[in-house]
Order: sequence, then C-alpha cells, then structure tokens
Amino acid sequence: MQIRLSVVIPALNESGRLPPSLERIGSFLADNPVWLPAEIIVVDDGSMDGTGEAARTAKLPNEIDLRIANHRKNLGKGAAVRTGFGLSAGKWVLLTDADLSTPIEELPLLVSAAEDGGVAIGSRAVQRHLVEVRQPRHRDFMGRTFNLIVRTLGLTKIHDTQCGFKLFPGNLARGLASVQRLDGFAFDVELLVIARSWGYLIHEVGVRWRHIEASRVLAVRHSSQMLRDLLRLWWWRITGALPQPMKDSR
Ligand SMILES: Nc1nc2c(ncn2[C@@H]2O[C@H](COP(=O)(O)OP(=O)(O)O)[C@@H](O)[C@H]2O)c(=O)[nH]1
Ligand SMILES: [Mg+2]
Repeated sequence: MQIRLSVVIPALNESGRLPPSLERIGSFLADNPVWLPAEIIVVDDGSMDGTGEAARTAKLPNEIDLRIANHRKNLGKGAAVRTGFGLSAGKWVLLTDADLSTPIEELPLLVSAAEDGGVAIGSRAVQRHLVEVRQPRHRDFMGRTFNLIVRTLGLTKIHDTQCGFKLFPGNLARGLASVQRLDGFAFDVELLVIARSWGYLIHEVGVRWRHIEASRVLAVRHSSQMLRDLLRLWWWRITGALPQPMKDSR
C-alpha cells in the first residue's frame, strides 16, 4: 500500500526535543488514520549529540515507519531537506521542524489548502494573532529584512517563506530533491521559486506557531550565508539557470 504521508524532519543536535516530537506526531497520525501508512524521515545532519539514536527510542504506532538518514558532517538544513525529500515515498510530503513550533495538529489546514495539487506553506505573516510566542526581536527583524530582500529581488510575493511547516505533493518534493542546490537556510525560497516556475500554486496558510528557545540559527553567520544564497538564486533566475520541469514532477 502506498505511503500516504512522509514527514521529513531535518535535525541538528535534537536528541532532547526530537523523541517527544516524534511521539506527538505518531499519536496525531494514529488518531487520524487517513494518513496511514506513513513514514517519518529524520535527517541527522552531522549532530554531535546522538540525535539519530535518540530518535530510535521514540515509541511509534506500527503503521509508521521511522527512517533515519545520516550526514557524516553538518551540511545545512537545505541539504538535509534535499536528502529527506529524495528518500521519501509518500503521496504527500510534510516538512516540519524538530521542535514542532507549528503543532502537527495544523496539518489539516495545509491539506485543505493543497487540495488543488499545489503546495501549502505555514505562515506567521498572514494571521499574526496565531503566533502564540513571538521570536526574539532580533530574529523578527532578521525575518522581516530577509522577506523584504526576497520580495525586492522579485523572487516571490510570499510574506513568510521561512516557517518550518510545509506540505508538498510527493512527486514534486522528489523532483525538487533532484535539482535543488542551496544547502543553507535560504533553501525554502529556492524550493518555492522552482515549484512556482514549474506551475505549482503556492498557498500561504496562517498557522499556530510558538517560538521555542535553543535556536540553531546563528545571526551573523547564517544571515550572510542566506543573503549570498538569495543573490545566487536571483542570478540563476535572471540567467535562465533555474531547473526545467521534471517530466514526472506532476
Ligand atoms: N539538518 C539540519 N537541520 C538543521 C540545521 N540547523 C537547524 N536545523 C533544523 O531546522 C529546524 C529549525 O531549527 P531551529 O533551531 O528550531 O530554528 P528556529 O526555530 O528558526 O530558531 C530544526 O528541526 C533543526 O534541527 C542544520 O544545519 N542541518
Ligand atoms: Mg525552532
């Protein structure tokens, strides 16, 4: 029977928060068996704290297959998502952060938005009152500036490309995995720009979200990498170097 849902979780040093998150996802899916059989793919991106082994301790229903991929060294969230999407087999692929800043219970909202075969992405910008715990001020500022640059470069009109809760048709996710190039945190923009250029609609959906401490994002290092990557993406776009649609991506 085809896997209905692949949940892809990029993980860096998540031995503490990952097992409870996996169990929460497991019990949500068990309560909503339309999603079964499902698989959860954890991509341990060169963690130093035994993230992969910790993930294996989570107790999950039998109809959920837990798969763990390892990068020997840290390659970045974009690279981890590429690995996870490439391994996925589901009709739908959900990308979620290990800390479940957006609770898994918001999945049905994305599903209804993606019913037309498009992509549905969680957003903190369309219904701001759904943000239960805001990010620290400097992160909020970084996020707004990043989005301003994304829009100024004409990459997309989406207001929040960076929320870690996105639902893709499975074939699209696998098509993206074979062409996506950015390894760092700007990969979300690249995925959305390519998907849009292949004709997929992108639906931005207000979801609940709460900031959870212990971020892996380093303000200076990651902002400069993200800026450089946005410029690369812009360049690929104006020079026609974005990937052509895959024949089987739809
Ligand atoms: N694979 C991988 N995942 C990462 C990396 N950095 C962050 N993550 C994951 O990306 C998700 C979001 O990270 P988090 O630190 O919560 O970011 P924040 O919520 O934006 O501050 C979590 O699942 C992290 O484990 C990385 O370098 N590689
Ligand atoms: Mg987080």
